[in-house]
Amino acid sequence: MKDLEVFEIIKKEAARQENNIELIASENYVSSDVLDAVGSILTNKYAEGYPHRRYYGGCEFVDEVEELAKDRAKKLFNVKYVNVQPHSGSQANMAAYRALLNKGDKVLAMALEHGGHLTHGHKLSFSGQDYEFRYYQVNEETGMIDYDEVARITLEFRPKLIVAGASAYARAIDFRRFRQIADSVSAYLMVDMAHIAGLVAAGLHQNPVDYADIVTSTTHKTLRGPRGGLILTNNYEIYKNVNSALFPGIQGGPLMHVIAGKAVCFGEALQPSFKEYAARIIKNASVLASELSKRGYTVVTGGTDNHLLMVDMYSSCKMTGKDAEVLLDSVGITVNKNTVPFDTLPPMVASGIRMGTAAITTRGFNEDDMVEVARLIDEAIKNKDNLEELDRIHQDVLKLTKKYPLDKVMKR
Ligand code: DSN
Repeated sequence: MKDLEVFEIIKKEAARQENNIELIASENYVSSDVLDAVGSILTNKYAEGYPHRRYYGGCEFVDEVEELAKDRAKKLFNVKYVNVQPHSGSQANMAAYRALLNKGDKVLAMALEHGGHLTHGHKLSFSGQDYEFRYYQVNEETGMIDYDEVARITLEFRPKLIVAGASAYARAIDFRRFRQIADSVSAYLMVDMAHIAGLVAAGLHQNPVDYADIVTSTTHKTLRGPRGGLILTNNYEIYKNVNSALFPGIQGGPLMHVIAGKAVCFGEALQPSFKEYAARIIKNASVLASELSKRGYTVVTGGTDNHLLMVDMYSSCKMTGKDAEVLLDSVGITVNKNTVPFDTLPPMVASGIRMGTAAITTRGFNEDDMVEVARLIDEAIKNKDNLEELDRIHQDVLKLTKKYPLDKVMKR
């Protein structure tokens, strides 16, 4: 690369990714094949429209790659119709809302501070501004979705759409139950499966396409593809609406290099080895949750069924999520602060941290390594003011990450 200024920054980020234990629940490491596709000359091509109906000439090869991505996604999720063009999960969600709703329509979704997502109706997001949202919370005792309560609010509020899916919820979600609840008021059901898409692809979580009118996702979390969005449906009319809502409604030219990366990702997720990978993600998350519990930390809901866990740091050791994030970063462990249900602290401080095992499982971390990760987290917290001890813990983190060099992982 000739632009040394940019290259130096990329090198620093590469070293960070190499040396740190990556526990951001929404991140992963792509394969070198995905990276090759995303870094390819397909970025040069304008292809507004959809395969064989483009506004530009010379689209014969990008048509091929978009068709391939769609065919692979259909097979992977056992669904009839797919749109692979959303630049992100947020844009996928915007297109899904526009396909089903008019401005001002009523929508019921999970509250952000209970595990939802900004685009599930937060007032600072287009979603909360364009539609009338009401929210369901988790049960205060269990930390889990209370389906009876969702059903009660649904009957009272009578939304046109119910949104299921979360970005900080550690338990399996019963999409079948959500379908029954939506049917009680003839509402649409949309599932945002961004976090768990890889687990769904591996058959380790109920597949929402069997129950929802629209399923949205990203491709870069547990699914381990390039950064981007995805929309699935079994309903042809809804599919047509989604297509026009996305282009020309929201987006312009699709990112053909990223769509090629999505095709590679879906191909990889169709391999039997992906099922094994997804099973290891869940196992690793469960070991991390139980090890942290043993060490006295409050794990929200008491554990996890998926790739992530939420730890209430404030109730565990009177440390805020923000302070825990900064402290753990200083020893090379990357997490994010996160509000926990019924949090009394604001989101930029938060009582909790969210951790996920998708990235480190790709890297090769096993159950013994998860015991070690829990120990390192605990020791860092306990030695928060002891610089010498923190340095020793950082050296242990480096020993662990050195066991699993990223270039090897990416060439899988
Ligand atoms: N920001 C993503 C996450 O971390 O969960 C969701 O969009």
